[in-house]
Amino acid sequence: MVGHQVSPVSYAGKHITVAGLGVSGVSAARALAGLGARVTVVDGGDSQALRERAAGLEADGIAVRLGDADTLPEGTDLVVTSPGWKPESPLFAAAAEAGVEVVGDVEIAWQLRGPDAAPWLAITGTNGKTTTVQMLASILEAAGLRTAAVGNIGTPIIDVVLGDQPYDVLAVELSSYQLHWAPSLRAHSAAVLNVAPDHLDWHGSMRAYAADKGRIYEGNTVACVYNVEDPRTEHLVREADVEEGCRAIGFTLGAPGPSMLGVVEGLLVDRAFVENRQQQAQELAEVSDIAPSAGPAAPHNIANALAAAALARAFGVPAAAVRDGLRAFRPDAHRIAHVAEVDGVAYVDDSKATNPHAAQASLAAYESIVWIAGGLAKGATFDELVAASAKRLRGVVLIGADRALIREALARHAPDVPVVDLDRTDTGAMAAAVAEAARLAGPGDTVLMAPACASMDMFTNYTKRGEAFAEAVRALAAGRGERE
Ligand code: UMA
Repeated sequence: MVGHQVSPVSYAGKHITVAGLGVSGVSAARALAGLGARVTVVDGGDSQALRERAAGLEADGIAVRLGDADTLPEGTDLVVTSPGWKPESPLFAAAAEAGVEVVGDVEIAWQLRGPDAAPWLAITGTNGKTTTVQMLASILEAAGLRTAAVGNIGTPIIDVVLGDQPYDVLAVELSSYQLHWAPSLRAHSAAVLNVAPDHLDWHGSMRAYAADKGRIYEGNTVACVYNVEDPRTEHLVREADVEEGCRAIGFTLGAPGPSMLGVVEGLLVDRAFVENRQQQAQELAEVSDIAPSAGPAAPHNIANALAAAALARAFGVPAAAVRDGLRAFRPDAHRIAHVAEVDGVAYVDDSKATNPHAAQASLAAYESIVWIAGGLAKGATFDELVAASAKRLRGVVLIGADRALIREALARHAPDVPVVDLDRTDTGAMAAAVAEAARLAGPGDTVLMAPACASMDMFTNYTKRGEAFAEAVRALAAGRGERE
């Protein structure tokens, strides 16, 4: 099992247009130019940062066109797109017109693998992908395997496939966008963690979104891992065309049936990868082994741990490595992170809650909440989230471009909850939001920044949004300290 291979697909001499000068575009452009292709990168933006990045590529003989993302460069043989580009982008219409194929960087990475390359254990889902991929990598490492967590998590997968480092197996996070543009990808085993409305503006409909997520199961050889509590995921397994002998493996927060992993009396147990699954179960770990440094595991993280364990077990990892890997796992910042307590009020940063489904999981974890929400809705609706959380809301502070959608849902399902609507989308609005939330909160309450929306209307990304929140909370704490 060696990762570094000579490419079986030749791009030499081809004129390839790379759509997007972001993380994946730069990676794809450099890799393809390195393989002898003539590369042009196009990007609709024209900022200073993009110009600097363009200069770096141009120095290496890669052409870059900024400020025009719509027209197809003359003589293009293939378009390699970054994941964020919508399928109806004019560039792709021009490609279709010219009979030119469009694929994503993940597809290129897949095609560049040699016959003995490291297999992929792939994970998608509306929420929990990054955490689960990190848990999986931690488990694989505990088993002594050479691995890396790659893909949507931030490391472009082409870089890993072409890099010098040999791997035994890769833990691959794939977004629905990446899956959409990766038609020939065939994972060893894959998991869909959950499917809830998100990115509907990109995919056009819930059906199209789910179908793109379901692509991850196509051609799996060993296991299709699904969430027993989310029937949509099991349905996607049934729809998939897999290799002969590939098994459907469920994970559940309840007691597992045969061919499932689940929870029995505080233990994570495996009734799938054992000798006699009708009668036997293998203990993998205690629930308290899941990231013990982060405190008691929330239910969604127990589910994530079970999904990671299922994929690792499908790859033949022993039970003890599951336990050791989960113990060693450290969650990222901005995921239900406790920032500070000020005047008896806890301030929690869940900036990573970029859609209603994620925000609902985090609102369910607290009793009395002042909720900071809003940003870019990406086509989502908020009725279900607000209705489910209404009785725990003590107040709400709304920020961001699409806050009216949440305000309207609050008016329908939580009319008595006080709402402060901050008519601002500038970066400094977070300090004002925290000040308003502090005014609404009382001792014992939690101010929870779980916006249920993407951040890009106000911030570069969710990390920056979380940092702005933490900074505002620290300033609030310092201000209180001075007055005392
Ligand atoms: N652009 C255009 N026209 C368009 C769309 C974008 O010109 O219509 C340009 C932008 O000006 C920008 C570039 O394309 O310069 C950005 O491309 P991109 O948005 O596809 O982003 P990348 O920087 O290539 O990062 C992508 C993933 N981003 C998205 O899918 C939006 C990263 O996931 C991923 O880590 C990276 O590839 C490496 O694989 C981020 C993400 O937000 C974390 N993912 C979404 C999520 O998790 O919900 C799907």
